[in-house]
Amino acid sequence: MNVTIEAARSVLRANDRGGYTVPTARLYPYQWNWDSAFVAMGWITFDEPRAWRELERLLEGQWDDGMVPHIIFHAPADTYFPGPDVWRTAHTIPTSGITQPPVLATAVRRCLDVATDRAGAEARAAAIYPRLLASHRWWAAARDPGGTGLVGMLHPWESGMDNSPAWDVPFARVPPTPTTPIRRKDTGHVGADMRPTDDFYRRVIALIDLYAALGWDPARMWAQTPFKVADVGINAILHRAERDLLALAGRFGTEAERAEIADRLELSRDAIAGLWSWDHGVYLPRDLTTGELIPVATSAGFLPLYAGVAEGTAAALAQTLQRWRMVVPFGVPSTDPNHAGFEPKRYWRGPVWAIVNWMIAQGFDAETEPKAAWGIRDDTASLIRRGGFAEYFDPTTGEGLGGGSFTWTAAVALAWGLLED
Ligand code: 9WN
Repeated sequence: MNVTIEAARSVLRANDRGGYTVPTARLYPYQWNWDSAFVAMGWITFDEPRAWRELERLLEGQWDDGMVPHIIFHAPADTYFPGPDVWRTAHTIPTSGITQPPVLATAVRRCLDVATDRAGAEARAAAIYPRLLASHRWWAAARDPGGTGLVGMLHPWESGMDNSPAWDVPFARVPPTPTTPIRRKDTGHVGADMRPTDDFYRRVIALIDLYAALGWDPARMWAQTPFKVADVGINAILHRAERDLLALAGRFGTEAERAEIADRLELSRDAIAGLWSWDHGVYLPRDLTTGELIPVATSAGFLPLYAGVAEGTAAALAQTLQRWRMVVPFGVPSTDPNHAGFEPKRYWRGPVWAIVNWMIAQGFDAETEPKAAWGIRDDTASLIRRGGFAEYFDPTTGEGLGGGSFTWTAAVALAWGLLED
């Protein structure tokens, strides 16, 4: 496979649609929220203005209440379902009505830290900062109205780990009775064995229909949804993003804003600690409808490391990783390979994602857990060498799966320094 630095840059250039980068041609023809944050961290390694543009174009879709939607439909495309006609949101640039893991503040901080054009970076980060603050305030107000320190997701697509077996039980409560017809396009681009089932899509669209009928009003959605889960991935990523926002607030914000962010950090640190499970050796999501932890171990369960809140559990997490790696030759599988729901080829039920590996590896301390930190890096590099810049990889064979020439895989490889000339 041609996986040089230049080849990775070519993937980003080929998927550039004018200031925003599609995840891959045809399968995902719009701008996606968390993809763009990782992608900016790739662009910044070789084209700084383009990295800032990626983030600015994403924020063109931000709602007045602060939410950054999960898809921005900058230009029409007929290769994806559900498109803007299904979402029926009122934003001027059409967008979806849900969000995705908030990696954005982390991307802005990183771009600012590594930019060589210091004045340009300062100016662009300063202009973005108030929008990041608005987005984090939206998370707290709309998705944690009770002030518990954990935010809830109202759609499995908000986790970005859409089809995870961890959502099976709560998602089964959504009646699969959409009023909108299901017109899937994804299985025309990649094999149906790698994608979710039709039943999953019926529930996905049923939730969209419900929220559209509620006018996408966050309070009504929170009160009336049948699906409400505190995902450990979103909460860890948000906590990390709050730390990065606090650093940005040190340069661009006020004393009151710094105090506000610090308060949220304190609250969520304790709340995330409550998701730890000694039995599973990872952090678990909490079903907010029942109040119970969901007993399915996934790669998201390692992300409190990346948030910097896993001090007492890092050694146990390293052991869990080792246990999983005894079953599969490539880490980190998205689902515990010992779990009955593990499927090595179906998306988010087993395959490995480079972006998730990057976050987890950053969390393992290279001095105290070198085997874990370096092992994940080595696995990711060898998966990309075998499978190219694939959307995801089979942890049992190393095969590249899903969409090809995939933007965030190439971007992370650049940002992580996995490639050579
Ligand atoms: C729905 C774009 C996105 C990623 C998600 C991934 C997949 C979309 C889909 O593709 O989701 O948002 O249609 O399957 O699960 O993490 O952001 O790459």
